[in-house]
Amino acid sequence: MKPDMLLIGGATPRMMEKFEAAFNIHRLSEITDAPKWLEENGEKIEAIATNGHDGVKPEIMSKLPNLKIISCYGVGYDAIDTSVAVDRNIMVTHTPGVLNADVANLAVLLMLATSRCLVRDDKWVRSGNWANKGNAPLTRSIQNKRVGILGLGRIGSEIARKLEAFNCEIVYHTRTKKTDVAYAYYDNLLQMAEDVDYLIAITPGGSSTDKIVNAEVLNALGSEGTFINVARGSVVDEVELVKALKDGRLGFAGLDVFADEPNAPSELFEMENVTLTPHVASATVETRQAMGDLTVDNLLTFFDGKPVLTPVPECEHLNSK
Ligand code: A2R
Repeated sequence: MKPDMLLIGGATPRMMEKFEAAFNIHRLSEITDAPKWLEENGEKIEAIATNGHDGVKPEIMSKLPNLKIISCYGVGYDAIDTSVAVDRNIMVTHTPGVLNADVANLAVLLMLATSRCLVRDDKWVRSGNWANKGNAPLTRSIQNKRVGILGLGRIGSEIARKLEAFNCEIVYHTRTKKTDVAYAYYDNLLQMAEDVDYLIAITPGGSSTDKIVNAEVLNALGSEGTFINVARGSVVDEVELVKALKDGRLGFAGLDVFADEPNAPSELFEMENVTLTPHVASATVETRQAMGDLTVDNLLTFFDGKPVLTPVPECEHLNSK
């Protein structure tokens, strides 16, 4: 008998093929009256496959008394309440590591695009400005600049390594000082923001980082400073971010994540000092395939009675049970 799985959000054809071989799939998006369906069918669901954006809403989790595992397609799992999962012995897995390179690449791309005005200069050529108005205004180099990384974990460390190639000076802020890196450590985010040219956020979302980049931090970064966000929209006070960019208190921003995705504040759309991407840091064919495989393999190993490959830290203790 195949276990019943609830699929929240999308899945690639490659994932679906593997899911269909191993599970009875119920796609939440195809269920018209979800509360009624959950009331009638919730008991049979043993697994959830979801993603970092959709997560699992509490009203769904509470209707699945026999839920054993949630497999998240993404490294960030702030949309899943792991404290409830742990209380109920539900395993939660995610996809760390396999997306480090591409997320780091997008962080560097946003730094470069914002500093070198890539979007403006692309338009400069297409619009005929080059021929009509002459050379585009000068831009700014990222070479030899000081970069503060907020969150020096798997991805943050990869960003730091890549930026060494641009001769950037790397400093970082985390809650705990790393013992294995030579980069200067700041125990105070505000102080770091005062000292750097670029601030890159790459922490998890959730309550401990909620609006950690606040108006004070943005002001400290200053009118020549650049804020890059490849973490979660929730890590920055977005209202203050828009105000600071508008007032010129903050110089520039490169943003891949937003507080209310898929909506981004419309005031940003008119600003030339920002570069915007629609939460695509891990969205390459290669990385999404690796993430999909890991999402599936965590479920398959679990139902094979083996330890899962990549539990979230909060659920590591459940892996030996
Ligand atoms: O604070 P620490 O020592 O646990 O360091 C972690 C840091 N971090 C924080 N830093 C400052 N204030 C906080 N409240 C805070 N909470 C966590 O973020 C660590 O250096 C880093 C997270 O690293 P990893 O767990 O290795 O995550 P990874 O794979 O780099 O992904 C980071 C996030 C995902 O959760 C998604 O939201 C996004 O990147 O794609």
